[in-house]
Amino acid sequence: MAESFDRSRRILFTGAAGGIGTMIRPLLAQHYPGLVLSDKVKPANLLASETFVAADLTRPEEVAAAVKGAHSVIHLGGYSVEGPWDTILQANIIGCYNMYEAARQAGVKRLIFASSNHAVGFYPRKRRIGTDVTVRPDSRYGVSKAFGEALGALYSDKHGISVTCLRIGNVGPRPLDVRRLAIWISPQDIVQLMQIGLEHPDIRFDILYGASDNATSWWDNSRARQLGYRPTGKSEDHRAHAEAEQARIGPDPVGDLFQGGTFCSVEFTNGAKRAGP
Ligand code: 15L
Repeated sequence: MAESFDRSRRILFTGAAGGIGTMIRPLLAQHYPGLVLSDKVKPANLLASETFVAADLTRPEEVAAAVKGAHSVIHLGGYSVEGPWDTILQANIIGCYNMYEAARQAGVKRLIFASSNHAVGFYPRKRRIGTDVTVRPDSRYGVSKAFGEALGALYSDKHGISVTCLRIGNVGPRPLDVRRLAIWISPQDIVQLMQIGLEHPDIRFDILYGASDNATSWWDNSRARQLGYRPTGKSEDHRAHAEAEQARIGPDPVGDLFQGGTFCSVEFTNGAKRAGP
């Protein structure tokens, strides 16, 4: 890890009021005193020690004001599940473009983009994939995450910003069901990946899977390991809980075949025969 990284530099953290933001912001603050939180609205439980700047991602001037003076950006902001096209378009396509463009204009050095497993959700569960596969989004949301990854490559190659895309599985204290046993990541482990994205000297453009050390993983995360990632979470420690929750949920004939689960089965019109991997 780069010893010269000055952790007191301004790091803008968008989506701070969202689910992941709320879980990890105290962990990030321990490492980065220059952390500045951002979202459309101020989190209700903002501490006196936390700095906040409001920004609507669809308004370039607000994004530019928030990014001004930042050394790095952790971009979690946007819409975090499947939604109507206009919602995805505004928050995740236009909003994401506004962020990369503001970062370029402000001279930001590093950007961590919260991508998602749903960029590749239509890969079958029986396949193990790396980060070099063609995207196979399972939703408009997944398409927007693939778009954010593509923007990352562009802004890295053309403008020299160091970009780390984290294809996040599911962040939480424990896996919620059997699918999440394969894709779960603990809050501590996702912070570790963000630290790598902020500090590792070798990153120009990388896609890493946001997953803990899960025995049933569908992903080859060797690049993350090469960069020093040593996850401490193990989904198998929570198997009993995940299986009990799964029994409550019941089967999903299409979703259970694919990595993206219900994101694949929702609005699915491809016929039972074509549903097979
Ligand atoms: C995501 O990308 C979502 O943001 C999150 O809410 C979960 O649905 C997660 O994927 C998942 O696949 O479990």
